[in-house]
Amino acid sequence: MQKFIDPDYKDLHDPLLLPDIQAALKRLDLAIKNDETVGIFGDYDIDGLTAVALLHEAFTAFGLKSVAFIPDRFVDGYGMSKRGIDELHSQGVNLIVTVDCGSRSEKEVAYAKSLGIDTIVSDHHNIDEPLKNAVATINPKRNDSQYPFAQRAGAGVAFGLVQAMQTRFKGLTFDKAKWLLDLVALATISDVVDLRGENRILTIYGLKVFNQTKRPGLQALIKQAFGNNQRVIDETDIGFGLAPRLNAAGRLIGAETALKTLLCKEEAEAEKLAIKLNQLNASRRQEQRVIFKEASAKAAKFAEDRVLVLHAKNWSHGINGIVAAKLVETYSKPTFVMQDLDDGTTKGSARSISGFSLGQALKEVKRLLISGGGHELAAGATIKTTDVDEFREQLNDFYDRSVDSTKITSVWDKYDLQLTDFKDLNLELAEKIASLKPYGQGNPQPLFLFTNVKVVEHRPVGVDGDHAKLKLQDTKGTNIEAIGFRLSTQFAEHATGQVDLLAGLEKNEFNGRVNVQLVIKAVKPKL
Ligand SMILES: [Mn+2]
Repeated sequence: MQKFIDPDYKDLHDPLLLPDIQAALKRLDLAIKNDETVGIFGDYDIDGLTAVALLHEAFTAFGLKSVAFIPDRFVDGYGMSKRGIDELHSQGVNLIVTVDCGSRSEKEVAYAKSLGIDTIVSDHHNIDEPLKNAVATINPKRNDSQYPFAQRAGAGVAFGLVQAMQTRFKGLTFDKAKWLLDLVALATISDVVDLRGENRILTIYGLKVFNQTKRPGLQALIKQAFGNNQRVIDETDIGFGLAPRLNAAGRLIGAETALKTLLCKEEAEAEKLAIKLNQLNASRRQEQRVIFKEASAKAAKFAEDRVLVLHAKNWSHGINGIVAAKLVETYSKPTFVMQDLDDGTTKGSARSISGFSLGQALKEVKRLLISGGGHELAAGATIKTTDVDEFREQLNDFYDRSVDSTKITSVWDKYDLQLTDFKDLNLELAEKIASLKPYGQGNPQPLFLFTNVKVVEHRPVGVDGDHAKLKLQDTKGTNIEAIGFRLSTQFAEHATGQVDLLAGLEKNEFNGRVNVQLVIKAVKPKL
């Protein structure tokens, strides 16, 4: 318990246990000696972008030149591509190091080899076999991996490569390397990987670095997101404030603006970039609102379906993933939100509920897939537009065959303690509970169940009035303040009634005033 609450950086595992790490170091040694320029093949999401920034900075410290290729979501899609390899080839690259991708790029790695380019894959996506044509496949999810922890983010694996390089090459001292941990925290939180084990160590130390970050781009972005007030940035600020801004670029115009923001050294340029990301995020939010409204209307037509498959011509597949996530919150059903493209294909993203694996489901309907795949709770798919109805039917069939409805748990089953009143909810308790932060996948925030709570006051707050600021009262007349993110509509429905609540207890600092507040996760009328 003590180790969990106060983890030690020294407890990170030996990086030399990563699979194929010696082969990778040997090839990188050669690159340093021959003064080669290394191509870093990344991804357009935050994990991929931070990994590129991290590796580029570390390589520079080790005296190794590098250039990056970030795929375009709309042109290349996810993973290594011929276009990216050609571009790196034209820049004189003889060695590519992938980050956050590559585990399924056997064909592309072979293509690179045919051009005389060696490839070191560093990745964290599911993998069956190490790649035959790669110099090294550094992926802790390999079946034969001896590395004790398999859940690092893509940037976490890239950081593992850097840690291993530190044992062999000069140029990056421990003190210097720790300034890379802001990027590791950003990626680990944004990629929604398990926050236990090594990821807890990396995130806790990473958040400390993040709060003292020397990157002008991150400083400027924090200012854009939260104004000038001094605040301690935590995992929620990253997940809901900074990550959406960094991701907005890749969803709308291409991820370069976000990468530049991470790497930028000039304050004035940083501010320009951060303002640009802020504007892109506002456009993203606007577009998302429109798609969500249209998709909700379509969802009503398929009210009987267990799996929702929704599609339209003008729903951008750069944004559909977030809309799918919001629909899952609303309907608690696995949901595909897809765009019909001009070439006769339909492409989109899916999000799921626990108990229905999208990865499994897509394997089941693979006859209809042009491309696609994914994890348990998130996936992507491209099919022929003429196949959409059959796709929907087969997914619903698979749901009926495979899902044990008793195993689908409700959010109301997931509380830690039921309390009958508010009297013990003080600052000291809130601070003790906060020692379990950062919360996330694998380490959810401790939640209390309250029944028979009276809503004394309800005020919509936030940019769109989405959030509910509340005053609540227990049966003994004790009041407490509360906030419910994205719950304003629900509270408006039973504004003066008695409700049941699921909530966490947090410290709230506002205008120099410190108090406790409940952070509401779910609400329903008292039955
Ligand atoms: Mn990733």
